[in-house]
Amino acid sequence: MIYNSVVQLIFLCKKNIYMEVSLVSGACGAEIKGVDLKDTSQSNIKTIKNLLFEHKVIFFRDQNINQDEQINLSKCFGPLEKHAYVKGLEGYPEIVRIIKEPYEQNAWGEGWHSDVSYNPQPTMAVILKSVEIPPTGGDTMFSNMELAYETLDDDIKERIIDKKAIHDSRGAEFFVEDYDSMESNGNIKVYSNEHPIVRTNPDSGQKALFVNYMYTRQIVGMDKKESDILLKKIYKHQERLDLTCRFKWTPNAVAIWDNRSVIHYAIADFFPNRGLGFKRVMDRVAVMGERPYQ
Ligand SMILES: O=C(O)CCC(=O)C(=O)O
Ligand SMILES: [Fe+2]
Repeated sequence: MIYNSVVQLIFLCKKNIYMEVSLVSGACGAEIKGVDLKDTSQSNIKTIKNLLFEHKVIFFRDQNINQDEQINLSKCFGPLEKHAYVKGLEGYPEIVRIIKEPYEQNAWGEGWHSDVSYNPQPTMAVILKSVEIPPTGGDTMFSNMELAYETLDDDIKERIIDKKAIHDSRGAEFFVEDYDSMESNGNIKVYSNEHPIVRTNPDSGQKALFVNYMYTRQIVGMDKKESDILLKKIYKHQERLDLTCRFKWTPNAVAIWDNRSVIHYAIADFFPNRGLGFKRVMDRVAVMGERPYQ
């Protein structure tokens, strides 16, 4: 789609209302107005999915959805996942509550990653809702991995064509220990799976670079040293600022990202007299994905 402007007004004829789509950056992300996330009618879900697959990550503000409504919305994308290591909410095992207490300085999800890429079928999409947010700090960044593949040097492209990488969860089982108010589900099993470095996103039809700094360990069939050097170059490319967008949360905002085509980063800029001293709480639901293929 060609944009004459960064804001589009789209007429939703069935509803007789306008939807507003504002691009968050030139690389990915769109903020949507005029769409109610409580509405899980076929036509509304189709609109949301089309927006997601086009923009890779979409944002909505002032969505006062409760936990049942967040679950209902998420189920429209596919079967839900229970997190490998984090205990879900009482009565809502599929909702992980991400909590940073006022005195804590870490952000769960700090560092570029694709969620649970160590699973055989990594997450397809995440529906993340803000519950309580600091007045400043704690934004989330996304980087478009379809663009990252497109803009990758030809010689690197050649070296990774048909190659797989090992993704491993070691360490992730203890991430929750850094957060006083988050609880482990008791699982400490380590997961390790190989996935193609370049995968096809079946919904966008595009190829996406599918390795990430947090969970990818080594390129299969490549000497460890050579693999480390190549992966380092790829990670540097993935972090290019012109591939990214950044979202500043407000309470009751919802982000939906296509975890196959973006990596993301929760920024822990909670410094004294700024974000530190405030609590940050997010409710997160993940949708199971397919086995990645080339
Ligand atoms: O809290 C955030 O901004 C994102 C955390 C994260 O990495 C996730 O929900 O998968
Ligand atoms: Fe994440």
